[in-house]
Amino acid sequence: MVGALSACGGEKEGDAGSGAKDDGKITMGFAQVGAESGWRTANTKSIQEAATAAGIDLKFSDAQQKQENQIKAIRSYIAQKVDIIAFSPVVESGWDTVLKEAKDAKIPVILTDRAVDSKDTSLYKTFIGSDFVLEGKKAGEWLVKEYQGKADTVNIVELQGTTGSAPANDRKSGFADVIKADPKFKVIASQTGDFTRAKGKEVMEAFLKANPKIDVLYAHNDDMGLGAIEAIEAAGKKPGVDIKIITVDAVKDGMTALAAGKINFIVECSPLLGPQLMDLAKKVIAGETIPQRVLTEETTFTPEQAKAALPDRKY
Ligand code: GYE
Repeated sequence: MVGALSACGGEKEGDAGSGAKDDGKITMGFAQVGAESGWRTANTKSIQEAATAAGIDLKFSDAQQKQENQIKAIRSYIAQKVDIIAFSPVVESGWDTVLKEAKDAKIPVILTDRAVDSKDTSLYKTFIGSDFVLEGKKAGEWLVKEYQGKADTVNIVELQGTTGSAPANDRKSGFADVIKADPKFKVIASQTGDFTRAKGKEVMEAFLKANPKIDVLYAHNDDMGLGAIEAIEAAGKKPGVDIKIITVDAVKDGMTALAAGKINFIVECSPLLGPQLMDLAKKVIAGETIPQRVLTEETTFTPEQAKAALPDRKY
């Protein structure tokens, strides 16, 4: 069945309803970033489960956080004449050429989770995911409140996500925007931890060696924060007390550390994009108009809120 669909893939998208009419089955090629974090694992599961539930035939690839691998995967989906391509771009820049190739092949593209900086927005149908600048701002706002009325300098270290990725760029700038209003907040070190636990630990060890007084750690995801907690404990300090910790994502492991007081605040970022993605894919194939931007709804958690939310947490 899939073979038959691929073999007559000349007519894609465009005219309403033309894409999926052969046997009714839509084939989606999905180029995932990798398996770098708990968030990513939950995201992959959500996409795979939602595809099955929606009756969509999913071709899935893991780029191991490398843009070149993602571009290769997208080109192979184009060659296979899938009905639709979806991907979460590992970095923001450098997508125009391959997106144009998809457009020329009349294969629609949906961006999920992360954005691209292409000026030509006709290169993709929609972008579904979080507002990462807002997430950074929420992290900054918690900090401002936490140190309200205190005059002493607050030394902050920052563990950035993957260099050049939308969440790293935006979580950094949203946070910086909020804290710059008060000069007592000083980011004394900021480096990438690639969104992984191992790198988060390694970079935090270096931060601790180089800086005798660290008051706050802002990590762009839970995994890096969890790695850093190991480094902080190994250095004989108490995470959440000696060094306050803010992270983003709110995956189960992060929420567990928050409930235990080792993390102080988490900004939620939902990985459960699968059902919405499949829904949008069907609409695109059916020629329906869809919004250019679909935002995910998110909240924030304190330790008390984490305790209450943990029993029902899906990821
Ligand atoms: O926060 C991080 C993951 O792009 C929102 O990627 C995603 C980020 C998420 O590795 O844990």
